[in-house]
Amino acid sequence: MEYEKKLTNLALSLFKIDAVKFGEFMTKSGIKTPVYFDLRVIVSYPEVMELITDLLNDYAIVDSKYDHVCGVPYTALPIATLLSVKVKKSMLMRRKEAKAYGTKKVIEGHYKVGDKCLIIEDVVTSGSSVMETVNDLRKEGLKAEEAVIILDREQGGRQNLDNNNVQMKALLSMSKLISILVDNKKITEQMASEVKNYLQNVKAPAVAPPLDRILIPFEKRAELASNAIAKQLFNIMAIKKTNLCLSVDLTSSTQILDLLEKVGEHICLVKTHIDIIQDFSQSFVTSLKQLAMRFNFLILEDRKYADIGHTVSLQYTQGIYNVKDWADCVTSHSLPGQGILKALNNSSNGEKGVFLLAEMSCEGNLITPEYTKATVEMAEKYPELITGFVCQNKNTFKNPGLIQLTPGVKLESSKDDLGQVYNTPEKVILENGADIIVVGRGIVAAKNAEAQAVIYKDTLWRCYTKRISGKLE
Ligand code: S5P
Repeated sequence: MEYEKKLTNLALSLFKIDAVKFGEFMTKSGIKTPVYFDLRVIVSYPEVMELITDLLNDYAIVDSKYDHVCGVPYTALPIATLLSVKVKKSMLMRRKEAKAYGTKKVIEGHYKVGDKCLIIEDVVTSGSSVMETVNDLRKEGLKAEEAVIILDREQGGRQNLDNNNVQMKALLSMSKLISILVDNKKITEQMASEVKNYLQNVKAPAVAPPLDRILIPFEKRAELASNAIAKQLFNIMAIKKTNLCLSVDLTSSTQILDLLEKVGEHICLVKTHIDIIQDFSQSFVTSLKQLAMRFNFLILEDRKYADIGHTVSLQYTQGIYNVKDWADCVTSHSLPGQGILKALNNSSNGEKGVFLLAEMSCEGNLITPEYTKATVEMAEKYPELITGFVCQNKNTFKNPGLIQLTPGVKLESSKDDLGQVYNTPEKVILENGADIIVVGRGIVAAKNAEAQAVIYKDTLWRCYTKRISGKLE
């Protein structure tokens, strides 16, 4: 009852200090509204501030698990401050504009990636202001999945936030506020029903969830791809329900063909190192292409080009391997600069693809974050050529039309004795954003490669479906 009393007290106080007004008003978007909120005035009333802080502390946030609180600027900032001091949890502060000088930080305060942050807001209509703060926090690697607010206008904000994986708790809903004010004879029944009608008829626009590539299903991403091979790969994955790429690092062509005969139906892509094959022949290439056609998978030659454009175009189109003839896509380093992509692009006629190496899986590799960033920027200039990136992290690139190809995967995390580092399917797909997963020795060296391929395929696909469901915990 104590709680009900305090809520009534809050509703009446907000009415008394004109934070809630009834009559005829115009909203920002030009719609007439019979009710208007302006909670900015509460800073002039310390007893109202105290009451709100008490209610938030005693009832709204008791079950919440969080490391920081963060107010949505500006009205909620002083409330977040009071709450932070009261519950002795650190506060983070989001700037509306990044500073033009100095640190250029958007989020002020000390935090670690993965910390949980509780959002505080005064009034929610569509939820878009809460989402601006949530998105900035998420960009920093913080978890922001709970928002505690004073007043819910009940115009769709709760649903919009829910769609963006933010749970909202409100001290007062509009209906609750109205019923308290009617019961206490502050507004008439007629005004109350006008407000109810208005709420029923005027809903806030939906706040579209940001186009986060890791939440978008492959069949949708196919539509967003500019490269023909990426489009095909997304579709193959969606149809065959597999995001397994087998790395056939074997030196005998018969062994490779035998293995593909067994696992072809379970993979979307085969990755070759053509120059390790002892008995390379044109008939091997012919058989490989036939298998790819029969089982509907594509071929990636992991050549990791790294020379000047002129040399790379010769390596790609000439010599005994004549890679361009049979490989749907190739891997390439970005180290030599744009020339390498220009060369590959000139030879591709818009029909082939390139996975650019933005990061590597092996220990002590010399790739820096700056190199990775420059690689992604370089790729942006060749949208028709780039299939995706060979990389290890979900924040390496954003474009949902590109594919994250991640090697260094085994069912259990481990290392080999030459620096290769293995992560689990769960880690690379759910945490690190991998789309296609490269498995070599995890399958090739298994006693029963086919059975092992099925285990990988099922595990990887389960992680992917869990990821796109958005429920990661
Ligand atoms: O960073 C990388 C990039 C690549 S393409 N790390 C890698 O391991 N690769 C390749 O993936 C590597 O050349 C090998 O063919 C495969 C991994 O094989 P595994 O046996 O270690 O699974």
